[in-house]
Amino acid sequence: MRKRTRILLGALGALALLLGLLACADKQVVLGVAAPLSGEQAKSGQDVVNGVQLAVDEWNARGGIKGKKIVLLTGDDKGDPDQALLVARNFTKKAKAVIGHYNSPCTLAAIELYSKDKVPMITPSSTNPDVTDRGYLTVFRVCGRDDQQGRSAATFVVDHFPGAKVAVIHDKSSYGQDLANEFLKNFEFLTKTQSAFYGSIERTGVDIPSVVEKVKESGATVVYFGGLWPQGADLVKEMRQKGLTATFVSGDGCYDPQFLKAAGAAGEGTLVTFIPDQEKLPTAKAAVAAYKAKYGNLGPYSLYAYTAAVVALTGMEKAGTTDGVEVARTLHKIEVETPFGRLKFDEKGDPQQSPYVMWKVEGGKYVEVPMDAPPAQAPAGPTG
Ligand code: ABU
Repeated sequence: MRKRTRILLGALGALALLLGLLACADKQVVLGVAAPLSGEQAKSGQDVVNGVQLAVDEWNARGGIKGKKIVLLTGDDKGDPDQALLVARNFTKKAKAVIGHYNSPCTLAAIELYSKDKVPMITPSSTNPDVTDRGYLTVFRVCGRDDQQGRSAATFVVDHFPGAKVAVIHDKSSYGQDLANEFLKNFEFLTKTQSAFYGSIERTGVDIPSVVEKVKESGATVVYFGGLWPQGADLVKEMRQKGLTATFVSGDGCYDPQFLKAAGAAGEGTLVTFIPDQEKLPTAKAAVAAYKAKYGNLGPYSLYAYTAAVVALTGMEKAGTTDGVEVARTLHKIEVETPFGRLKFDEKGDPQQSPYVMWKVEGGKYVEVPMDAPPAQAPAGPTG
């Protein structure tokens, strides 16, 4: 008799715990944020978490989502697609929407899981076209695409470096390789010429010296790199050490204060595509001030992360539910007020405008290049 009572009490206790958890889950909305929070991209990942946290704090201060508290769940994908899959598996059990991933290879690895489980995923920074070209209803991106920035960079090079011989190098990732290919495709289209060199480097950078040797032999006057800032910095330093004065051009992966620090003097004259100065946007004033007060300087994708969170939360609020399909359908219909202005998604889940301009490293800083003035060549002679 006593044993049966104990079993009954135990079962009642477990039921009470379960009901308590369910009641608690019902009182909160879990938002996932997935980014590299360790390794060489840890700072970029933290910028994203900070931006999302700021948006969540602001929404919670206004009562959350229809009175439910928004709770942030962070996942460190380490910038690695396998790790991104593990994060996604965990998030699909818990989160009502996910902000992330940061890197295109991670986003592309995880996207199917989120989509299958109807969890809206909004990337603040993955620029690979495939992210939205795969046509998943619940997938969105708030930044630009590599076909847009590849085209912008090629147009800029053709306009500002007439007769340039280009070398194209990538880091073998779906981000770097596709971006490099977009640049090359547009360059070849515009000039009806081919690249003087096309090749790749390992993420470890072990083969950078031999690749730079080949680029030098090719006589290239412009080197386009598809990849991230750590390898970009190593590449441009090696170029300058070997006396290669070709102008170094890259994409958003090399728009980062960490690139400036790592490249040092060798980075001078580097050109990178990114968005116009986000801190000057009148629509971004409040978010920029709040971010700076809480976290200090913005990272390149801090404001996009904030924007992605605002998009996800607005979608839930306007849909009147956290059901992923309903939220996604709502986001395809509405315009969202963001620091980048009123954001309307196209049928793929991309913003409707291409945002890219060219930035040049001058005096250790990124300076926006007026599109009507040709930039100077990189300084002659070894600088690194
Ligand atoms: N777009 C910058 C982050 C790199 C990536 O898309 O993989």
